Amino acid sequence: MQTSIYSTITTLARHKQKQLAVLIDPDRTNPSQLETLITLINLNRVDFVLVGGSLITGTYLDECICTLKKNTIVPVILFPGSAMQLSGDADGVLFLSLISGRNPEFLIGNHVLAAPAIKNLGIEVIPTGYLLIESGKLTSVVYMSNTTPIPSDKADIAVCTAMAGEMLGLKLIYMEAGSGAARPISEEMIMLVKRHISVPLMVGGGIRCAQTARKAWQAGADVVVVGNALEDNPEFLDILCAERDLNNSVNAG
Ligand code: 1GP
Repeated sequence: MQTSIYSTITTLARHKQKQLAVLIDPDRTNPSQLETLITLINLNRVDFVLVGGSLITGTYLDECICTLKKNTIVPVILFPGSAMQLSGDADGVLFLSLISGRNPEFLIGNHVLAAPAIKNLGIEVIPTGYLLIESGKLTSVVYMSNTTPIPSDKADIAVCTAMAGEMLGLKLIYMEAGSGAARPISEEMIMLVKRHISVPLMVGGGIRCAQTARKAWQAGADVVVVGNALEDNPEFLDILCAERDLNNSVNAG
């Protein structure tokens, strides 16, 4: 099994080099929007692309991944909302266990269904502890997963959940407010979770300006994920990547 994507994420995190991931929901993009985004992804050396969504009803998943693979050198990682969202054209998959919830289907059920297919595809598997944080509105992921998110002012619960995920052997913690969240995750929660885990920390949901991304990185996020804001304004990627590069030059100096 390849481990190259995960090795890159951990190596950069160890060197305090901040990373930016773009989330593409195949239901909310089309070939022309994807072309624009690909140009920006290549120009700005985005660290990796996530493809997926809580609910995918269209048929663009495979073509979207193929187009990305043909036109970028950036790793393309599945971010599946269910066992149905798989593709052998991707480089890897976030094998997400929704550990903030108590719904067995999202803790282990979908994984059992997906495991043989993923093994056959031979793509890199990144075991990921997925934590949903309450964000001021009912997000698709909360509704579709039928789980209760962690209250946004209960950092201690987020910390203990992330710690338990790491102790269970999960290699990455993805803490998120949900796509289109009204409120991003607080710096305090990010800082406390980061302080208590040694695996890389990804943070996303509701990040719509460079200042919010900067605060997330500075609080301890190794990877910031942005989706919605780029659907409305793809050129925002230039600003986000400039912010990432600025943070990285300060951390390197
Ligand atoms: C959702 O964290 C990602 O899984 C991205 O969220 O679409 O709000 O940027 P946004």
